[in-house]
Amino acid sequence: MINKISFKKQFLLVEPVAKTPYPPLGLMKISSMLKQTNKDCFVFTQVGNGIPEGLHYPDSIYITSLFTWDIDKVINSARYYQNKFRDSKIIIGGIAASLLPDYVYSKTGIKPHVGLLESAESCFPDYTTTFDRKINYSISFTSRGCVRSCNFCHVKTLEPNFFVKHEWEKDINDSFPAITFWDNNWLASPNFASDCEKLEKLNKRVDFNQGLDDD
Ligand code: B12
Repeated sequence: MINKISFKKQFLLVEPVAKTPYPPLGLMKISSMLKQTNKDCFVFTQVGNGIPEGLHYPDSIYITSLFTWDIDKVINSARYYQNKFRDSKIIIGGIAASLLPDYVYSKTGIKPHVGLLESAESCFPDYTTTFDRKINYSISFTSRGCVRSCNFCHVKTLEPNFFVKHEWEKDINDSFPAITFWDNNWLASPNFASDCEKLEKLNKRVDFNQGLDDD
């Protein structure tokens, strides 16, 4: 009798630098996306360089980035995984890589994904993968982009079109008492008033820590 050996796909999500108390939201959405599209898979997470226990043959490695001043740590991380897993697909994305794609390519030979990742954008954050952070709040955006083009701000490069996210409630984890919103310019949203009504019904503490300006 021939034994059927089936390998579950393995994925690795890497946050090269963790300097803020917030977990990497982009990777949390990518985690949901991978779990939705690959029924039976293992999604491993790693902060900094290293190989989580049990990870042997990652199909793909997703490396995120945040602030541009930490871009060399992202490059260092990509090189580390290029050496460790020569057969895996390495994908670099997130904010710093979107702002410095040519630099990343020149140092790693990998063309980063620039801007939002459409396939992950509609996925809710996977709150089971919070990259060593203990959180008791949901993270969401009710809108993306900004109606302004201020020259000191990178949002127009990262999210060139302003649009409303109609289903932001999907990001909310019922068991958390609070929600943090990261809209770039929430007051410019035509849904601002209706969003406030929805929030009143949700009856949770709301933290809003980004720019507020009207249109
Ligand atoms: C929330 C936020 C913060 C939070 C921290 C966020 C965090 N993650 O820890 C706080 C409030 C602490 C903060 C602080 C600051 N911030 Co800030 N912040 C933001 C904001 C609004 C969102 C950043 C974020 O985390 N997004 C969550 C992301 C990554 O998830 P996501 O967007 O859903 O991810 C999508 C894509 O990025 C992509 N993706 C992400 N990862 C990956 C990986 C792969 C492989 C792929 C394919 C795709 C992919 O797919 C996802 C789905 O579409 C951005 C503006 C913006 N709109 O981007 C500014 C921004 C990053 N901040 C900025 C700045 C300047 C600051 C401050 C310096 C402000 C100040 N003067 O104090 C400080 C610095 C703090 C520090 N410690 O050094 C600048 C960065 C400039 C730069 N050169 O890097 C930005 C771009 C704003 C701007 N006006 O230009 N910030």
